[in-house]
Amino acid sequence: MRLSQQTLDHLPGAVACPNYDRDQAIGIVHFGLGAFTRAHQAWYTDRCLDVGERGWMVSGVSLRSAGVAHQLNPQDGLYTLVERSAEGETRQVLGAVGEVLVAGTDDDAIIARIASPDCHIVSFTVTEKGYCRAPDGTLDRALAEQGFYPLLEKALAVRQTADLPGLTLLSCDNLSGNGKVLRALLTQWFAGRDSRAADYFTNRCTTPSSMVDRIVPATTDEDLAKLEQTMGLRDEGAVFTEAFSQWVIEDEFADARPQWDAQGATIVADVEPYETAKLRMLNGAHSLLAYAGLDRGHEFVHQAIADPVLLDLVSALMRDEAAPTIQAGAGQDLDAYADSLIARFANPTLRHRLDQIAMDGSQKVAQRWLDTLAIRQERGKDSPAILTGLSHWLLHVRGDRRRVDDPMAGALQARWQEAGARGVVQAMFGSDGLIASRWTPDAAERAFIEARLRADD
Ligand code: CS2
Repeated sequence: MRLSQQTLDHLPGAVACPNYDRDQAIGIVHFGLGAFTRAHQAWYTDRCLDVGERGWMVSGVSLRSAGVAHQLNPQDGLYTLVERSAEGETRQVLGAVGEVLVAGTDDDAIIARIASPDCHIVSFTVTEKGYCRAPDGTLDRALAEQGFYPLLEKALAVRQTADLPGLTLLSCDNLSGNGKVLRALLTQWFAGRDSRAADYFTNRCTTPSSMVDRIVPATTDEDLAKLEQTMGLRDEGAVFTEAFSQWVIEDEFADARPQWDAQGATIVADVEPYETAKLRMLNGAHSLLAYAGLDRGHEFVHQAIADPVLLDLVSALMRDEAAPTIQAGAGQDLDAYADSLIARFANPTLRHRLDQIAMDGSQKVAQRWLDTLAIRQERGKDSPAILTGLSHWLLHVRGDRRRVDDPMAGALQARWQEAGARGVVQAMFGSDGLIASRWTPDAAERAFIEARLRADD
């Protein structure tokens, strides 16, 4: 029997369920309802609904496939959130997601949800590549035609005509200055397009930046089978995560919002110190563990962090290389942060796969590693841990070690073939490099990576 509104009372008593009326207005449309959002933003929103706020049901939009719609719609949007720690598991059914719509199939409904006066927030976890940027960071219009841009444009045009209040467009992806990036890309998209939508966007919409953090490994068939045994109901949409969760949002809302801050989120004037620390320390360490860890024969994050060689590298990356580039905000203790990250990585119950983190590196390395490298180079400091990570990434994208899951896999491999080991650093990161960033390797950095490439090959 499948989890749904009808079958909720078959659940064991220990499983918490939504205690609110779910038949209420959709206040949030969310692009990219993957496991991360279900374990993060939707969890905060569920807590708001649980304490009696109204009008914040979420309509999820899938851009690429109907998979999540098939998981959640037959379950009336309900799914289980399982928190895993050394102490065991806790389970709760979340109810904030009302429906899942699929781009290409449900376009009219998606536009109607965003254009409704009930909607106040459009949020995004479309992953780094979902913003459809060209390698130089500007909007790739051809890619953007396939993304969220056209749907949003149509909906904003309707809102302008109806003279509706502004929308908050809230990016929750791991990009540095994610709100500013979204604003810049949308500005490029709107140039020369429907002027109603463009006016509405420019005059009424805000794009706060936000830092999101919760480790959410991809759900496996085994996870679902075990959960079914414990719960007595089949849940195709369950998500499995850690107990930790953090959300820091810039206080720049266009209109109403849920009281997420009463449920553990932090609303601040400036997100940058949190976002920078998270990207450079947590995500930077993650990517190092992924590429170096796979090369050292590990499968999961907890195994990689238990490898003394990798633990030393991660510690050096976080404490010696990344932390000194971050201007800590009030109350932020970067040393304690590094300790807490290592403890989170060591959680053996999460079984977080390194190859999940290794995906889409071309979209990740700039904000995770290259910004740090650029700052350190300006200061005359070397960064051996990050450069070691970068050399493992280069070997990964050469394409002969394992499958490379990356939108630029073909281009990366072609660069390798043209440039060979002697020219590859320049070909990837030089002034005409494939990966545009603030960092251009100097002679010493190039020599360091080339030596690592030879040693690890
Ligand atoms: C990871 C992130 O897959 C990845 O690239 O580094 O998804 C990471 O688990 C989250 O950002 C943690 O908040």
